[in-house]
Amino acid sequence: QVAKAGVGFVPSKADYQKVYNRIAEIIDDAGEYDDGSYGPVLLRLAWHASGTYDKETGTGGSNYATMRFEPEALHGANNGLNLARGLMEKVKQEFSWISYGDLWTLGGVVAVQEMGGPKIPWRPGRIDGFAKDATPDGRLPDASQGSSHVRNIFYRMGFNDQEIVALVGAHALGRCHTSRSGYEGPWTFSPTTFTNDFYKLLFDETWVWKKWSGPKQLEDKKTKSLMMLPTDYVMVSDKSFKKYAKAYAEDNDLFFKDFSAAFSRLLELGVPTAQFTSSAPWEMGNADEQK
Ligand code: CCH
Repeated sequence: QVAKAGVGFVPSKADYQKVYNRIAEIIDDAGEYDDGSYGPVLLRLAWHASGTYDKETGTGGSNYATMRFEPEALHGANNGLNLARGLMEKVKQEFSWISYGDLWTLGGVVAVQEMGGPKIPWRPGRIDGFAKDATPDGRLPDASQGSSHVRNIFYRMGFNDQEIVALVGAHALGRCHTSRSGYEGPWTFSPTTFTNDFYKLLFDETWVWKKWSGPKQLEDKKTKSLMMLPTDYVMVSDKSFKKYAKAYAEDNDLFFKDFSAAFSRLLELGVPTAQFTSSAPWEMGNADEQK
């Protein structure tokens, strides 16, 4: 730790590792919540904090953590993320020197790595913004739409088809909640383990429209216990997306490599390079490597 008179200290990688370790403890301390882990909802917070980026105007992204402010906090896409922000607030109380943008994106890194996913290169430097920096509603994807909507949203962030397919594979984790999005159920049988099962199941199962009064979603014909959103299904119904989905279904290492690269980049959207306090992203250690 480098002490700077009057400015506090400049945190080192070891300091951020301490924050990482604390988040890992919180993820595990979920009791009966969902599938026993806060990992998926923290990953969703990191993604929604970053996925508002617009490359044309340079606005949005993870820099200012504007989801702290209304109306962005109340955007429909962010339903349920108050829970994740509340968990992160506990960490912020202990490590008050970290910015919210760094904290939330680091939360996404911890979630992926601790649930068995690839290492996600990450570095600090985001600063806290103000309510005036909040993004307009409609920048995050709408699950009821088709491939052109998905492309419009992710192209706006600067991603290509391959990166889109890699990123959506995060739906191996977690579940939909009727109380949050209207949709219901998990995508895979192991929603707290990061795998390429999202793609495997898309190809291996027969997907039929669920008969219910809720929003249009698919269910697997065999067990009726898994779900796919309309936007998930375009990963196999759209020719260009399907090519990548097939490759990830067949090669878990390729998925891990491509997810890591795309997600690491997603977490840096909207952050001016000069703001980063490290010239290259770091690989943070997993919690059990620290013991
Ligand atoms: Fe997602 N996601 N997501 N998603 N998402 C939902 C839940 C999670 C879309 C819609 C939804 C990504 C891309 C998309 C996670 C990570 C990522 C839900 C249910 C909807 C709806 C929310 C609820 O009810 O709780 C759409 C549409 C797209 C793209 O078109 C990307 C990219 C990522 C991360 C890299 C995770 C994790 C969850 C589970 C959250 C939980 O609480 O279990």
